[in-house]
Amino acid sequence: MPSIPQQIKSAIDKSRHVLLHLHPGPDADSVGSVLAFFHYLKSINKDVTLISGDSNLSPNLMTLPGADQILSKNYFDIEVKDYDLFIILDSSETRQISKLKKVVFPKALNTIVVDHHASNTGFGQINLIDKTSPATCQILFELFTELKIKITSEIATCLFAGIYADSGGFKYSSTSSKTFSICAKLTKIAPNFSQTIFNLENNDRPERPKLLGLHLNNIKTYFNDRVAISALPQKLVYKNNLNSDDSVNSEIANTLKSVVGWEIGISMIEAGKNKVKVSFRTRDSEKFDVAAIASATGFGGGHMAAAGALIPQPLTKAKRLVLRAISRLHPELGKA
Ligand SMILES: [Mn+2]
Repeated sequence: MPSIPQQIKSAIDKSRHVLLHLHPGPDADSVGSVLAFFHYLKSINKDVTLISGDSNLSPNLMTLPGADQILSKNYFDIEVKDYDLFIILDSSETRQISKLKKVVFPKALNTIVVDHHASNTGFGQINLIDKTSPATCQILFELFTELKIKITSEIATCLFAGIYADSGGFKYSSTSSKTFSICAKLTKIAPNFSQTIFNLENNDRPERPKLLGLHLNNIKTYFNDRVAISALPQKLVYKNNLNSDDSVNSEIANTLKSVVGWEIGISMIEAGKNKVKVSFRTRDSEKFDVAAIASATGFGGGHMAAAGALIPQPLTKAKRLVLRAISRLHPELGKA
């Protein structure tokens, strides 16, 4: 049996029409890994289509090289049967391809999954999954290196952006010396990394600080001040002419967990009727695995220290569901 990288190589060699997608609410690891693959496939003259998936791209991610080639289409807008290979990156399940309807692959479609999410069960025909990796982009660097694929400066910029962002700027515990040595190589190929970081972090619209402000004004604590939650009802968001923003949700959850004693930080926003987006962070993922909490709600998952959920309920019910999930998994915290 050839190694997984070799299986990936021969699946690509055999393919004629390749499909790539971004996961819903794409982040720099989704866009970076997909664009890195896109650049490689173009360099070997593959016919490749890159769709944006369910969501629009935020302006900061539009700064990555090749982002202008992303088609604004979701999985159900295209004729999937026109493709013979689907390379699925940074997506732990088919719901990360689209949440609009159930994703079913045509029989003739070959699938390759490359991912680092703990909840990924390997739903592709070929699966390259490393749950210890801080980013899909880091796995791609190792894959490309093993396959002797030339890492151009465009590819290096995309991979660096994904690793930087998904490791929380090298802060999360999944960051290793290997991460730094890979980034040392990437920044040698694409030395303009500080501009890449600046572009990722400084492309906000005024709505972002306004939404952050609303969140910060709506913090409540539970379980004897050990869990902090900011929950924004749709009415309040609309009244201020704002919209939900996934990156704001993550930032708020991170800010909440930065407070000593607030072991779990949760940010919730009612993004529509029966649609609550939730972001979970913890100071101590050994004690509080937030991926387990997110998945105990029945509507989420992620990493031990950073997870998310999309709960199809009104805000008050969704909040109760989250509190109950915490109670059930952490009876030591006492009453909410
Ligand atoms: Mn990722």
